[in-house]
Amino acid sequence: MNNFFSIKNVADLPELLASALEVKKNPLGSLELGKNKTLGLIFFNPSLRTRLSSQKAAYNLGMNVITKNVGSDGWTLESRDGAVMDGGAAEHVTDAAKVISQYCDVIGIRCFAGLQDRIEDYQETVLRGFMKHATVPVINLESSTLHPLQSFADLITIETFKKVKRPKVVLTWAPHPRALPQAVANSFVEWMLQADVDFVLTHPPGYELAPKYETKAGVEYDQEKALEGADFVYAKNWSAFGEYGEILPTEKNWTITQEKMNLTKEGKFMHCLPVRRNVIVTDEVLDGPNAIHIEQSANRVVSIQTIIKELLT
Ligand code: SN0
Repeated sequence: MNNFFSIKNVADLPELLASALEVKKNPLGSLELGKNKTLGLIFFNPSLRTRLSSQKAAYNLGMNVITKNVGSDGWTLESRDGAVMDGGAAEHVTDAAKVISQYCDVIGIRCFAGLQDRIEDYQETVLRGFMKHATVPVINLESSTLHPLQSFADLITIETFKKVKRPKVVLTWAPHPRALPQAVANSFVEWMLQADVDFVLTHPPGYELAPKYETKAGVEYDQEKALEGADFVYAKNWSAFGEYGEILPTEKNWTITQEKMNLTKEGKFMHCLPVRRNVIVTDEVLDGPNAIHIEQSANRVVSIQTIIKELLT
């Protein structure tokens, strides 16, 4: 593995999952691997889990960590090829990526979608720019359209909680007061379609994901029908892809409640966090015995540690 941008960088998913379960069992098993190596974490956007789990994973591998919040205290970076830089941006990703490569052995980048220009967001100019110009491996810490470390942690979580060989996993859209990216949903679809699960996607009309994800997954527009017999219910909001970045009016309430969870097979409730309580999901579900969002967050250490190991080996 040279970079970790998406599941496409994973040569053998069952093997990667097995490696993650090893890391989970024995987190300090490779303390020498990262000795005298530095992980650079570059944040264009806020983070709680990604930042702390990445640091923790690096320390578990004996690495040093440098963190930079370019979004708040860095030069504004330009990412478009050939840009005439007579505006606000002081430095180009081409140069920044090469510079950061002088200080770090692996670079993680978080850069959310702007949700203004669909073509620009889906071109992934920032992550692709870093991957093109960095001279060390680059890890996607949530880019404009993908969040593979989250999906990998989700898969590890499902693997450790499943009671049947091929569980039913439902990704349901849920409401949110702000327009959010499609990244978590896009990645989750990609990973679930490769995993040994029965995957069902449900969302209100108008919230179709980009065709390359939606078409492969198919959709069940009836949320209650989708939830029937589910082993895992993953709730997540995203803004529209068609009417790009918009929040559309929906006919019914898509909040996950205990009544809806009762349709499942004692399904586990999942969310990547941060979660808007009593908007995405009720307190009753989130504080109930079947919520596993905290275990998911614990597995964020496992997912990035497994990926760093791959990149260093
Ligand atoms: C991000 C998203 O992509 O949906 C990160 C999730 C891991 N979520 C948010 O930005 C939530 C912000 C909010 O106001 O609730």
